[in-house]
Amino acid sequence: MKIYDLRSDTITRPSGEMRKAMHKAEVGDDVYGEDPTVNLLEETAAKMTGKKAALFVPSGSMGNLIPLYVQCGRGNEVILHENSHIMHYELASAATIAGVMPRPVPGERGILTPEAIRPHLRPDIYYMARTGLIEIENTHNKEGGTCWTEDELSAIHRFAKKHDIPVHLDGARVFNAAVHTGIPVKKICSYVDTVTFCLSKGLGAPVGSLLCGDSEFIDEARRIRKMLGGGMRQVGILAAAGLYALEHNIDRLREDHLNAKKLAEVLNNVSWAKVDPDSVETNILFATIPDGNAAAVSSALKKKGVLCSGDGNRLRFVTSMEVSSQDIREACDIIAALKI
Ligand code: TLP
Repeated sequence: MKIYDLRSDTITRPSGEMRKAMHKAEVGDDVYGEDPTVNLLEETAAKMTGKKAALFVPSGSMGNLIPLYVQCGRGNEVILHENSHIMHYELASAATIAGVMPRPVPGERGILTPEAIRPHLRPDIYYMARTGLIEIENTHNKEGGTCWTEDELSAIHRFAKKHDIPVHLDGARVFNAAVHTGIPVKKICSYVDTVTFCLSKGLGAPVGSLLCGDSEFIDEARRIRKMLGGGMRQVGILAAAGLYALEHNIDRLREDHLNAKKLAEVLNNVSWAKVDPDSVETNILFATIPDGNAAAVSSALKKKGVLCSGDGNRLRFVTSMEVSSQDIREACDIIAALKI
C-alpha cells in the first residue's frame, strides 16, 4: 500500500543531490572551530537573518533552550504564547534546565500583542521575578502554521524595546512564513534579537538548526551548547546538507503551501471534518473532528495509507517535499471517499 505521510515535515529525507553534497563536505573538528563547512553554514545563516553571528545546533529545541538560558536568565520569566512549542513540546526544559518561569499568554492565530502582554509584565519590585524575555513563534505550529504580519512584528518589537526586554523568535519554519507573506527572512528577523530556524523540517535536511544573534550572544550560546552536550565534531557532513537546503529548497515551500490548501478544501467537504481553507497559510493545517473522535478518524485514514497526527479533537496534516502534488491529489481522493 502506498503511504502518504502527512504527520510532519520533519519526516523529509535527504535527496540524492543533498547526499552528494554531504559526501563531498570538507570537515574538521567543530569544537576547535575548524570545520570549514560548519563555519560557512553559520556565516550563511547570519547573513540570511541579518544577524552578526550564528551557531549550528542539533535541534530546534536546543535552539530555543539556549536563548532561554542566556537571554532570560535563571529565576526570571519568559512571556510566550500559551500554545507555543516551548510550552507544549520541549519537556519543560525552560524550567528544568534554564531555570525560567513561563508566563503563557493567549493570542489569536498565535500572535502576541502588546495589549495581551502588558498585564503580564512584572513591575520592578524586589519581591517579584523579573520579565527576562519575550518569545514568539513564526510560523505558529499549534495555531495552524500561521504567519505574523509586519505590523504585528513591529508592534511587539517597539513594545519590547520600550521595556528593554529581548525578543527570541522560534522561527523553526520562518522560511515558510517568508514565502507566504513575502516579508524577507532578514526583515522578519530585524524585529527580534535572536532567532532559531530549522533545516530539518520543510527544508529537507536530516538534522540541525541555526541559532542567530549578535556576536556576544553567540559566544555565550556556544558555551551553553557545549555544556548541554551539543558540541559536535566533524559535523560539516550535516552542515553541507543544510547549505544545500538553503540554496535549493526554500522557493519550493510554495508547493507545500498549495498542497495544504488543496487538502483543506477537500477536508472541508467531508462530513466528518471541519476546516476553514481560508485560514490555511502555510504547510500545517488542523481539521476539527466535530464528534470528537479524532483517534478513530486517524486510524481509519491510516488503514488507507494516509498518515496524520492527533491533537485532542483535531487532526494535524503537514505537507512537505515527501508528498508531491500528485501524491496530494491521490491522498485527497482517499480522504473524500472515506466514510466514517
Ligand atoms: N515540531 C515538531 C514536533 O515537535 C511537534 C513537529 O512535528 O512539528 N519549534 C517549532 C515551532 C516546532 O514545530 C518544532 C518541532 C521545534 C521548535 C523543535 O524542533 P526539533 O524537533 O528539531 O527539536
